[in-house]
Amino acid sequence: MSSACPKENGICDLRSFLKVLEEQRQLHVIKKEVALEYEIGDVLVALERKGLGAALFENVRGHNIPVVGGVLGSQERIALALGCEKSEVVDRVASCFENPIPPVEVDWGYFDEVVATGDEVDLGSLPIPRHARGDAGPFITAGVTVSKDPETGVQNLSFQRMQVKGKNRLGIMINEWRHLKGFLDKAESRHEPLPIAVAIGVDPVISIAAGFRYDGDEAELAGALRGKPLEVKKCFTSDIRVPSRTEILIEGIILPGEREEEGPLAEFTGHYGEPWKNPVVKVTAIARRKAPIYQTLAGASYEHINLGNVLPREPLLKKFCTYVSKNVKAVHIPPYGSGFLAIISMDKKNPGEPKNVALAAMMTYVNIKHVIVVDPDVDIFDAGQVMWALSTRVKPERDVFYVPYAQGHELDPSADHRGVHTKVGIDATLEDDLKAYYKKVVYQDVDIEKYL
Ligand SMILES: Cc1cc2nc3c(=O)[nH]c(=O)nc-3n(C[C@H](O)[C@H](O)[C@H](O)COP(=O)(O)O)c2cc1C
Ligand SMILES: [Mn+2]
Repeated sequence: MSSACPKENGICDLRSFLKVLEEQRQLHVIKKEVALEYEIGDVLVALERKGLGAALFENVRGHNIPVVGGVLGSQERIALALGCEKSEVVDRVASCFENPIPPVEVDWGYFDEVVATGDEVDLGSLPIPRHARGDAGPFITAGVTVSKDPETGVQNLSFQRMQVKGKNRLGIMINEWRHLKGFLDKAESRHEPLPIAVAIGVDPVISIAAGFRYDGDEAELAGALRGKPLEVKKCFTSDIRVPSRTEILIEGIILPGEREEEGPLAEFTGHYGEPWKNPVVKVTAIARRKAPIYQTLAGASYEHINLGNVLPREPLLKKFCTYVSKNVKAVHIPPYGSGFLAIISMDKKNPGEPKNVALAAMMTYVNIKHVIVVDPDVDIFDAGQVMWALSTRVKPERDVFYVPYAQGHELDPSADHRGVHTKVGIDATLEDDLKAYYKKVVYQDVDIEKYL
């Protein structure tokens, strides 16, 4: 068994990433006892909103398995996961679609150490938190669903929230246009169960890849992001291949034709969703390391939005905007905008150019509702600087435009039940004629630790 991280490769699993985060002071190891219900969620979100790091909770009441969360809650930690600078994240992510690397099969997994099947299966043995006060119960939120097309055999990675409903029973939400929905439709048309596996505690590039929409096996994208093939191993109760460097593996079948109430859960919009009639998973095996780490993420956290709305969408946003103008310098979908806001920086050469770029951004994804275009002297990762540009450089009657009754997202509270909303473009660049008079005040950045 070859379980150690290869030396040449800094990150190959969750633990090697946690080591990098710890070295970069982006991980808080919390020894104080915490409750699974609400407390872990409260702490994760408090750390995230204060710009602090991820958290590893070593002492979880009633369990001897530690819980980690928030690992991809900031642009800094995403850059560390990808081994690049913050400003390079969009291009790094975009590049994996150009050169996908297929996975390789191995005959070992971290999770081989303790395997429970049949009646031994007990989801209560895992520290599955209930994060937000309006959540219907404990949910697996950071598990990567691995599934297989019953006709073509092509595998798929995705995120599906799963609500704990019993020792071996989970509710699963599968939205309309997901690949997993297509697989389940095929299985159900033959009245057959659909096997799935849930990988909990993985290399962050696997989580990032699972958030992408890709007409192939997202494991190829994880390989491309890591620069080497992802090692996968056959499951115990099905022939699905799962990442071998996984802390905890849940195997199960989606029961054909069964639907049960599931949810609500804190949504990426920062609001709660509604309960839905959703499919049900019967858990057939739980396999894990002897001393595993359970990975979670809080619903409606920046981590949730980064994985679902920021990383998968910025590459196309950049492509559309730079197609319209080569003067576009950078694009960002900030997590605090729930995926509904896009910020573009550009060095405009024509006074009308920012509006064309804003229109291009609006067309990238239906979710994008507000587009703000700023000058290159504004740091698009700093919300305060963007608000400053809005406050000082915008003449509304000239710089703000609406696209009324456009298609948006139905979970946007300002949209109607079909998702129809009004899009807003704002040119927050300084008028050319004023550039000679209004220079931005800039102080030199210092290493503040030297002074404190
Ligand atoms: C944290 C997180 C939770 C998500 N929860 C769900 C979910 O419960 N159901 C769902 O269908 N999609 C959910 N999504 C979105 C899908 O996982 C995502 O769109 C994925 O790319 C779909 O994969 P596919 O294109 O292979 O179908 C979630 C995304 C994230 C990042
Ligand atoms: Mn897919």
